[in-house]
Formats: sequence, C-alpha cells, structure tokens
Amino acid sequence: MRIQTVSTEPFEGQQPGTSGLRKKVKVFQQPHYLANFVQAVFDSIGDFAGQTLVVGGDGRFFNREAIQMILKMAAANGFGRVLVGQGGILSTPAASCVIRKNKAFGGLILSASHNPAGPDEDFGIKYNIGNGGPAPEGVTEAVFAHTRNIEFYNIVDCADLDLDHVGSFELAGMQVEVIDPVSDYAELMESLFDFTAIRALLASGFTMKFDAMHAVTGPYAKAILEGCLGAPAGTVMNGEPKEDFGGGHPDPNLTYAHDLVEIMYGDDAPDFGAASDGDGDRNMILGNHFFVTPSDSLAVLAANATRVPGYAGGIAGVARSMPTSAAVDRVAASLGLDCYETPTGWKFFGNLMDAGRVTLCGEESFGTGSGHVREKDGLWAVLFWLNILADRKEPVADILVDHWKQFGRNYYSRHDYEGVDAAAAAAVLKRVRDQFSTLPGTELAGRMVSLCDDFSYTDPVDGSVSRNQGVRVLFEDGSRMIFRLSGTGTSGATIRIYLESYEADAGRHGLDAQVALADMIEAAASVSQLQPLTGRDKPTVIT
Ligand code: VG1
Ligand code: CO
Repeated sequence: MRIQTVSTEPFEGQQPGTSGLRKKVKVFQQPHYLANFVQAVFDSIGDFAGQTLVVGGDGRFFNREAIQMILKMAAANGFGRVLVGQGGILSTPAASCVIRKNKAFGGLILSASHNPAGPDEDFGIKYNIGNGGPAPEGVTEAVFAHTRNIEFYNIVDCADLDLDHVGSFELAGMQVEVIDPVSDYAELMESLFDFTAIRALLASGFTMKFDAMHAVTGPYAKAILEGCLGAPAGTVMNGEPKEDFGGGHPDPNLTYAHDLVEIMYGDDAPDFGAASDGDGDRNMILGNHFFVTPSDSLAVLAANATRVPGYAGGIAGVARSMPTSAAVDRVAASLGLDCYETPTGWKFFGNLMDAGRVTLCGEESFGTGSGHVREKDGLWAVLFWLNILADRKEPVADILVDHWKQFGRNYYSRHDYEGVDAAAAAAVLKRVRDQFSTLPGTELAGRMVSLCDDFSYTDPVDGSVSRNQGVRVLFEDGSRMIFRLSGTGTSGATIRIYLESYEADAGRHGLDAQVALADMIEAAASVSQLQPLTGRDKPTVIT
C-alpha cells in the first residue's frame, strides 16, 4: 500500500454554508473536488496524529464513493483510527453521539439533509469537532481559505474497503472500525427517556406512525420504536433507506411529508404522527388532525421537560435561532431560565451547550435538540413527545391548547421562495434594508414598527461576532417580520420570510396561522416589493 501525494488545483466556491458544503452530485464527482475539500479540512483542524475520526452519512447517492475516499485520505494523513457506520450509514445525530462517546477528534458527515438525492441531485459534507457539533465559523472559514490555496492531497492507493460488515481491519497503519450505526444512539435514547412508560403507552391502544421518508432514520426508528418499544410492525413507514430517497424530498413538513399528512388528516387517523428528514436531524410532530409548529414544539418540550427522566432535574436554559418564534421565550421567562437568540444553524448552539448555559435548543426549520449530542435530533424529539404523552395521557391537540392558554399563542409561519434569481433575491433584501431608517415609528399591519436591523450575534462564550444574519422588522407588540437568504441551497437563491404575531387572548387561539397572519403577510409583500422584484406571486413552500 502506497501513500500518494496527488497534485491538484483549487476549485471555486468550496465555501461551507449554513451546514457544510452542499453542491450537486455532478459537482462532487469532478476529479479531485471532494479530495480537495477533505484535505482542506485536515489542513485546518490542528494536530490529529493518531487520533480518531468518525465518518458516516445519510446513505444518499455518492455516499459510498465519498466514504471510500475519505477513509483512504484519513489514513494517508495520519489518523490513528476511523469509526465508520456499517454500509457508510450514520444519521447526523448518531454521528454526533459516536464522536462524543468515543472522544473522537472530530467527524465527517456526508449529507445534504432534506435536499433530494440521486445522480442529478445534491450531496454534502461537513466537519464536526470533538464536542460532536458542527465546526464553528472560525474553522469553516479556515477550511475555505485552504481550499483556495490547495496544491496537494494525500491518499492511500488501494482497492476499495469492505464497509458492509461490522468488524475492524488495518489500513496503512490506521485502524478502521466498522460499527453498527444504531446501537450507541439507541443506548443514549434509552438513558434519557422512560422506555417502560412509552412501551405501556404503545401497548394501551395508543396509535402512531413514523415516516422515515426513505431516508436514514428508517433503521433507527425500526430498531427503537418497533424493536425496543414494541410499536407494531408497520409503524415506521417508508423505512427502507434508498440512495435517491425514493425520488422524494425528505423534508418533514406539511408539503413534503404528504404520505404521513394524508394519514394524520384522514379517517381513523392515529393519535400521533412524526417524520424525520434525509439525515435524521429534523422532526415534524403531528397529532390527530393537528400540526405542531416546530417553534411550539420546542416550547412544549421546555415546559414539560421535568416529566422526562433525562431532564427531571430541570434544564439549565434554552436557546432558539433568531427566526424561530418566541414561544419558548415565554416558557423560559415563567421558569426563570435564560433564553438565548442565535443566528440560523446548529453550530451556534455548541458553545452555549458546552458552557452548560442551555439544555434545550431549537429552530423553526423542524430542528429540536438538547445537550445529549451537539446536533439537532429528529428521533430524540419524537421520543421526547412520546414520553410526555405517556405521562400526560392527553391528546397532542389538548396539550397545545392548554399550552397556549397558559402562555399565549405565537402565530407563526415561514414562506419560502425557492429558485429565485440571485440578483433579484438580493434586491428584495436591499429593498427592506433601504427602509431601515424610515419604517420605525410608522404603522404596518396595524402595528407600530419599533426597530429594523440586520441581526448580529456576539457569542457570549467566546466573543465571536456573526453579522448579517437576517433582516428584521420588529414591532412594538412583539410581532416580527424577518427576511433571510438560505445558506443550504444548491441552485439559485431561496428567500425566506418569517412571520410572527403574538396572541394572548385564548378566545382567538383557534385560527389558521395563514389567516391570523394575513395582514403581516400582506405587509411583508409591500415592504419587500417581492412580487415586482422577483416575478413571484406566491411562495413555493409554506411551513
Ligand atoms: C436551513 C434551516 C436552518 C437549518 C439548516 C440546516 O438553513 O433554515 O434552520 O439549521 O437548514 O438544517 P438555511 O440557511 O437554508 O435557511 V439540515 O436538517 O439541512 O442539516
Ligand atoms: Co437535516
């Protein structure tokens, strides 16, 4: 076996976005493209000689090829050991769990999350640090800088490795351990939740469906829900992971998780429904004919956390991304907990969790998690809900109605305009920015505008500053209108408009969010001039 030093040239645009480098598979398939990025990561993360690297992905098309290359490069660059999921599989939260449990130096996760998969679709790669969480901006910027100067990468010249059988072997002095992708994660879940109570709930006639959307959570959900917890076979639907995710778009929301939505809004709907995304870090929670917004879900978990064994001693604090609704802020205030507001992307929660300042975190984009790992965690959120349901023995809808009665309701919706021309998208944000000094003090949607700004975040732990994280129009009554460009797309630009309005009056908690927010939606259109600037008259996706 020979270690080769391959000469190469930089590629344009290898800049990690909200969650790693995401591009079309065809881009990644160009000779040297992936190798350049991996070498740039290795050149940016310090001294890992003899240390452990965790590698795994969501099983999408090109996962296997990518992992072969990464293992050969890890050996050539001096890692002592690689832990890789069997068949190259690790969900994002499971990868985080394995990194932490094995005190690995870091990990490489292959995923483009909920983006479609297949030869003409998306692929992605990101580096996670030793705490199990996404690399902070300092690291991703260093990686990007290295991709622009790269001249060589190191790789072992050998045949492909057998990653389909659990076991271990040596590769040019590096130990390769092929591990069961589920067991460490399942064990962690069992340590947090009352499996006995959930088992009893599932045996009591309570019914549920989990939609794995042909993506990575299939094996995890089957092992945990149907295996450990005794849910009937068939509880997990679309549970066979496929390289193209069955041609679908594994984004757990009301638009894309249509199989599940049909069941949950049909005759004889089960009591509980949930779905997860391509890489297993997102979740959608549904009751019988009832949708729980991710922002509300975070608030309910926070308010009920002490019912769950892993959080019975209380939670340290909570954090949410800026565009996420302030529902959890109200719970935090009533419990006397600190509540942090971070930019979009899970990497901003890591320092807060490491410093013990927060236990629960969430994003409006169907992401919820806690300090048990350093990624958002789809199945964890489902188990958290099941544990609460086992304890409260009430329907999901009643729990929400009750929650709103106590805390008020934050009506909330996100409107996405996908595949917009990049210049037009920039013009929309600029249009809002241009009114920063004129809007405050005026009335919009029947509310007084109090402040407009570009959201900027100073990490309270390390003092790092992240600017331009979303254009905000804030109102005196706590309502908000936020404009942001996506950092995870692979073609054109996606404009996200986040709308929020608070309603204290329980007599007005039963409205459809689009109806309750109708005046805000209209005001956002007029402030941004989105329609004339982009030619779009309605969003591609509403969540
Ligand atoms: C989106 C979401 C963000 C999430 C990110 C990664 O980012 O809005 O909340 O953290 O995806 O999620 P953006 O920049 O497109 O708005 V995942 O499940 O793709 O790892
Ligand atoms: Co994801």
